[in-house]
Amino acid sequence: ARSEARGCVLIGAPVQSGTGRLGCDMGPSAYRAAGLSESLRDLGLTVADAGNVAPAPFSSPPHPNRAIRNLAETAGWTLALTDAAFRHSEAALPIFLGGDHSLSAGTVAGMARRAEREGRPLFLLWLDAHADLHTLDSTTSGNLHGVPLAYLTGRPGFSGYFPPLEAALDPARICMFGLRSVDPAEREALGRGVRVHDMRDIDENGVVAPLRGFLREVAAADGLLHVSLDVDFLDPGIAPGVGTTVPGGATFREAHLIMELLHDSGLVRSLDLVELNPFLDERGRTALLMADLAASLLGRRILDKPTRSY
Ligand code: B3U
Ligand code: MN
Ligand code: MN
Repeated sequence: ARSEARGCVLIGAPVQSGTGRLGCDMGPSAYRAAGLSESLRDLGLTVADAGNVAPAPFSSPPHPNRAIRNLAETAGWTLALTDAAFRHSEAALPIFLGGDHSLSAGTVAGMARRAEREGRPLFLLWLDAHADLHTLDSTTSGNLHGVPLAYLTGRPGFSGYFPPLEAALDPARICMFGLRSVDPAEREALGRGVRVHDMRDIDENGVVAPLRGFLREVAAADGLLHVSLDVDFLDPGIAPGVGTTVPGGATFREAHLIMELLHDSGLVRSLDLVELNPFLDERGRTALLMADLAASLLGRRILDKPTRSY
């Protein structure tokens, strides 16, 4: 089931309850304005736009960690996006237009249900400056975009506050690239078998060998691969439209190369584009870059069309 055969479906996830600042809810519109559907159609793909998801009602009791913001709303998004990801991934390759990174608690849970249904393992590629491995108890910022991987790997403390997790992800099937800002409480969780290629590792060894190694494992296990791309994986010099810029991020070339290798593998089943904040962007350049990266993942080649300048 190569991605080309499936066609794509765009799903807007205007989630901003997981951040401390407003603006991520404009992300889906910015990707549409950046011409994402058109550039995917130019590749010969069938592209549908399912519109935007809305959060499901959810009530959670007050949490003892008083720093946490918008807990019930974020849990409601998780519930709605789990369902959307499961449904839309049967016949197409869903591209989730975020929205802050808390949305991946839902999209990845939905893909885990999809994988379970097909009797295949789910693998996760997390492209991010951050580890997003806080629990509800350990987060000090209270921003729930910092917790999705703790939820998805079944760390304790979410029950009653988030939708019950059907199948926890095995940390050994998670691979991270681009890490350069990790809080002390997240470090211990990183030791549980997640494969980490931090920025230093990328500087020393590049992206090709480690990524090919991971993709070989996904292929050998006949796995489904979900890719979660956080804008702050990229260097702020090329991607300023994000609330949490961290210096020293991935270059244009590294990011496109990763997308091209992912395309060549034929293993990607679903994609999140997260943390774009159009209010902080400069004339849409971050939205355009993220849309171009998605097109590279879906098969655009350098010679297909001149790269846009932004
Ligand atoms: N780890 C910090 C910072 C952070 C995580 N994800 C983002 N920022 N985007 C926190 O607030 O949990
Ligand atoms: Mn993130
Ligand atoms: Mn991040």
